Amino acid sequence: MSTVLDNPPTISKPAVAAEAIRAQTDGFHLVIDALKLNGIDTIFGLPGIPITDLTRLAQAEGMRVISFRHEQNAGNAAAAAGFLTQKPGICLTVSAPGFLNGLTALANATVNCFPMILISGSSEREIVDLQQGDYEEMDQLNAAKPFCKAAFRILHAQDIGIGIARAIRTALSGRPGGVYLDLPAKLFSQTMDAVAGRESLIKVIDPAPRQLPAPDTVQRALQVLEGAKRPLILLGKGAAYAQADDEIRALVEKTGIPYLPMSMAKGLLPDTHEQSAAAARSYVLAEADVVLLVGARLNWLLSHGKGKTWGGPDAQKLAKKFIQIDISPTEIDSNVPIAAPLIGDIGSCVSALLAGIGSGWKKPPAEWTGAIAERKDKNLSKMAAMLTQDVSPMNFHGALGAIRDVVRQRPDAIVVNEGANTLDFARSIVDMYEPRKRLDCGTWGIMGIGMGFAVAAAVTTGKPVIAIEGDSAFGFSGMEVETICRYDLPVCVVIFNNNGVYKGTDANPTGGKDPAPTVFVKNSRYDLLMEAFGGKGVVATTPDELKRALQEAVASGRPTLINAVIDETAGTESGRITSLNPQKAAINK
Ligand code: ADP
Ligand code: TZD
Repeated sequence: MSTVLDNPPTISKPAVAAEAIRAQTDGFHLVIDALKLNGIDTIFGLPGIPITDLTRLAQAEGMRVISFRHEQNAGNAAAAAGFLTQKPGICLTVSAPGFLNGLTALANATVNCFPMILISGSSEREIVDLQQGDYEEMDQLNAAKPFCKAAFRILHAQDIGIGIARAIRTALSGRPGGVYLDLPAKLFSQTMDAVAGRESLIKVIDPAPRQLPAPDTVQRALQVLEGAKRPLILLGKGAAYAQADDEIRALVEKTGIPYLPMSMAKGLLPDTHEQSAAAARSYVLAEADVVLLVGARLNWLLSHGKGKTWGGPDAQKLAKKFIQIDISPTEIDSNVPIAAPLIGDIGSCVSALLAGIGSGWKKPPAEWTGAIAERKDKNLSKMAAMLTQDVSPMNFHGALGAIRDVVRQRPDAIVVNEGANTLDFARSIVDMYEPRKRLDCGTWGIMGIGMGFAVAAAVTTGKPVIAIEGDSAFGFSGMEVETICRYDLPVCVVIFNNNGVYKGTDANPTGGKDPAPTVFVKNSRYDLLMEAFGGKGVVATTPDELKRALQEAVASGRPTLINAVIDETAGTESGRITSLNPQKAAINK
């Protein structure tokens, strides 16, 4: 617990008697003390009015304060930290524009079910509410509400403890997500008795309590699973977040059921596990008769649980049944009927299933596992040939084959991945071996998470980070290479440089001077951007050059950017979601 006296620079009223000062604390200190009391030791943010001193004092009080060049990247870092640590990641911004810059990240965190708290300073309430034109005037509380689980404002120093406790519990309990906390400028300089201040703080007890599934729902789920001829387990990023790694592995191995990881669940079991059905994805989704969803929603990423992906329009008639484990009861039946909902936290639900699976459990029929193995072998050997292509300029397969080899050597490295083709190919080519080692565009398919996620991964784990970035995707957060250099983080950014959004081949149909909307400056030297701030820049034109540069970067732990030159004709428009891209319909236009 600190008081104003611990930080003499903040004492602004020398006339006040020393005794009185000793007994006082203020809003700045109470915010920091409340966060620290709850085990939060890092703030991602960007200073300015009215939170500049908060960033200084937080550092002085021993917190890690990571200062970014744009709030969206600080917000994305906070979200990723929340996902990796099960503690809400904190993003701290200034009022109106800074707040809005952070809001996209808060919304993205909420959509992804990552716990984070966006704390923004705000302007004078009286002026904002009368719309009298204050500096950075905005009704931030109401602006934030639709984009997060809850929004709170603290007006009085004595409420800081309770306000922060509410924010933490809301972010973590039930389905995790984003919380907005509004701190008006006037709050920070409010003083109160130090002892009363200390007593007003709350250490949140059990912010994400276990939620045990009802026993009858466990029995129902086991019955459905036992009746399966072609069962499948589908692991989502909720399963990765839950940190029930041993239980999940035991469930997969004890039942012998083939499993499919969603992209951020890769590595919960090593991708090379013999029960992984990832290399036979379309086959298992179409053919499975019972699917156990563990922390995965049947949203667009899973074709809403119906249609061709799931075996055609008659899938329901074919009696495809879903068992769904989720902490959020209203997720059930959101897209298709769920035969056996299992509501609770993943650790408890999976443990309950395991307890009901005795030694007499029948493994899935060999017909099913054999058919999957056959398809896997075929697809994997087809893929292997493509991955060793040594062409220059590189295509996606050649470049990713090189990266895959390095990740195999360094399974502790965290992979951050965004882009269109760069995302889709990397997801299927780069094997992951450990839980929570892959961070990507997630539920929205958002571009711009790259450098924020990379910074958070490096800061919270200290492990090497490999950010595999489309050249367009990188541009959204590229300035943070300065942040990476400033904090000397072990991040290697690999840019798949194919001269544009998706590809670099479009031409302006009018023949005019402006380039096509999807095209960038050709042959850009992104590597020089990293060199500008003292990091290492490398140009790689062959898979071998890329592999060596990446190995060296990971071994050195130094900020590195590899400009990987990719054939501008490689890839497809929109990567694997071309079907979602409306095409012009009028024939004479
Ligand atoms: P993916 O995109 O990987 O398929 P989603 O983000 O769609 O995964 O799904 C994650 C799901 O996990 C959400 O529905 C969320 O409510 C759920 N979830 C998150 N944490 C837990 C937990 N600890 N226990 C149970 N369910 C959880
Ligand atoms: N803006 C935001 C915030 N998110 C988005 N998803 C997009 C725009 C649209 N978009 C995509 O969906 S992928 C992409 C954009 C702009 C970039 C694709 O180009 P790339 O990757 O260079 O990053 P590839 O590998 O060359 O396809």
